[in-house]
Amino acid sequence: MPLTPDETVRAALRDLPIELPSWGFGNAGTRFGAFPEPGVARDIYEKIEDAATVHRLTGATPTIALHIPWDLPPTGTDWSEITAFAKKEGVAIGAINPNLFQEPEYKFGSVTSADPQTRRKAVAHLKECAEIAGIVGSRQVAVWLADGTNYPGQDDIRARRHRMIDGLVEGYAALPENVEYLIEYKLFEPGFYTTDLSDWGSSLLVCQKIGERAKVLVDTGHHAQGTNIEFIVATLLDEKRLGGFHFNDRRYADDDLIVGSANPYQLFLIFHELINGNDGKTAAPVAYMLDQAHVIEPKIEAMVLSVLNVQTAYAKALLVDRAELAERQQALDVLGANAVLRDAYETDVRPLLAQAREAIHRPADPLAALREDALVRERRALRRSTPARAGGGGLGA
Ligand code: PSV
Ligand code: MN
Repeated sequence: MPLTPDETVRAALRDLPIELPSWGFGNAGTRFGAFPEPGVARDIYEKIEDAATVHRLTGATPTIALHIPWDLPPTGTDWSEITAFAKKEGVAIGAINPNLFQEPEYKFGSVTSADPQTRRKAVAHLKECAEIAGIVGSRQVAVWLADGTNYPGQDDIRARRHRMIDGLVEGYAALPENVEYLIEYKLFEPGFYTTDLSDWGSSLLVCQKIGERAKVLVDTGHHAQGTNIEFIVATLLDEKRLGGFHFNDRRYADDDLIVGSANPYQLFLIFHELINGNDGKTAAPVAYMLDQAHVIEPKIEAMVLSVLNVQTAYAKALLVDRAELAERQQALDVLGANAVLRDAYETDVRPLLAQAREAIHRPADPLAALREDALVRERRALRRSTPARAGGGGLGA
């Protein structure tokens, strides 16, 4: 017997893993200041504990992405210990994110720099991250470059591009065979005149030069105001070069707010394309990751809410009557076709989501459950009263 629409949604939700960013659990701020959160995670172990809390409550976040060197283990600890700790907590290590932006040498770029020594350092770091990915069993190395220039004439645009491709190709060659290379773009910042990977086109072209396992990473906060992200998603999926997402929401620039908080309709439309470009029943099997750093909102709560928002958008997109939509499109019925999407978007999926959670033995309301969670409370109290283990340091540590 075929599944009912509700059963289809419940099954699909069970199979959408959403990866959490380690850096979203540590103290973060804006360039104007940071507001420390009492009991916040201070090292890689505590970030793993917090990510595991989100998974315990939602059943949807089995992996945590790491940023290197922010998440380097304390001296004397090796990666196998970290992997085992994560396993004991009920999660696994996800994407490895090289940091090619905070060292003083990267002032004028990393793999694009005109200075060969800087480029060598950047490539060595890409190789180090490839090695870590192999040890911890991660499936992706996700590269974002802060490389760019501030003034016309500061550097040669094409020369920088050639250096970048050479460097990224070297990093790719060091990857274990089953690891993908995700190449993220961002419109601007910190470069204000040029950015070496500023849009999906520049990332895609570079991926095509690098190799089959190089794919584009779409960070939803990295576009110009008004960009149609679902169009980008549809195109990249069609080209088999969509590697995954960094979900977050924004109003102005790279605001890193809770995904689905500013523009939930866009998130729904993105999922609609992810289902359309797959089998019409489930979202394409790409990497679904959150990339958010919460400044004023409680961090674990913000992550749980983000997961719920992603699931809400996905559930609504799963309810789109695709046969009816195709018919309306073929009949050139503009508003009839649009109404099919609106009908799905306006459906109240809360009861369905609650059932889906209960079916996997998770609380129907994970946010309410978090507020009552004794283990979280205990851990926070303990962190306030004991010193942190040393770690990689830097932002998010
Ligand atoms: C850059 O803004 C970015 O989106 C990249 O994914 C980084 O790795 C991440 O944020 C953390 O700074
Ligand atoms: Mn990102």
